[in-house]
Amino acid sequence: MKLFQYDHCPFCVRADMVAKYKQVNFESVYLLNDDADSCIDRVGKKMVPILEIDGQSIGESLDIAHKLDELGKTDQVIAEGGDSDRFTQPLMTENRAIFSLLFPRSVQMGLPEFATQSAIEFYRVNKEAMIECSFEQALENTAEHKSRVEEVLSDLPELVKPSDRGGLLSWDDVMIFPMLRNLTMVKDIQMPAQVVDYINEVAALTKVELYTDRAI
Ligand SMILES: N[C@@H](CCC(=O)N[C@@H](CS)C(=O)NCC(=O)O)C(=O)O
Repeated sequence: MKLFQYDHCPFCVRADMVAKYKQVNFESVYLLNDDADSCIDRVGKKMVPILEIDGQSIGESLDIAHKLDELGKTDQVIAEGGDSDRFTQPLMTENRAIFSLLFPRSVQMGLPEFATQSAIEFYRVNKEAMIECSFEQALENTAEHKSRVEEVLSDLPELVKPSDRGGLLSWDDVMIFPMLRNLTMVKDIQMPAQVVDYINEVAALTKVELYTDRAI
């Protein structure tokens, strides 16, 4: 079973964290960001994550995550969710600031999807158009973007950590954690203690690496 993904992709992290938590035996395949064919051949469009299993390919992160939940260890229970919007919606209101922080940093993290110059350039062209700003300018505007995101983080409601529910992962974590994990790319971003504790607990439980050590 193969999971095609990008390290920086929050949708891929949804699938990756479930696979690891459920101790599914799978192979991670990190595609280059400009490798469209590997995706199109499997799901008809350039999009990850993709789970390849028994000759079939499944797209859509949540479909993959549910499939992995079925396939994994039954005693590794994922608790019910349904409450993630209270956390993800406020973050999404600052998508422009978040993307402006993350996009130019993603290509500098030494990630496998950006192992070639052409993969970096492909991403840069797409993402600069999306934020309507060059990566250089976006990095120069770090302080402004950071303070907008810090404000949202400081106003987040109380997060329920795995340790608050007997060490179980929840479907809310699958939605919330990938967004917060990416913010660890941003050096010295101020996060309330509850957010830091949440990120660290979910990362440890799902064995997903953070970017803290190489933050820029
Ligand atoms: N609805 C999809 C969204 C997946 C998605 O947007 N993936 C992004 C990477 S973060 C992608 O592959 N975009 C096309 C590209 O990078 O060229 C899912 O949940 O799996």
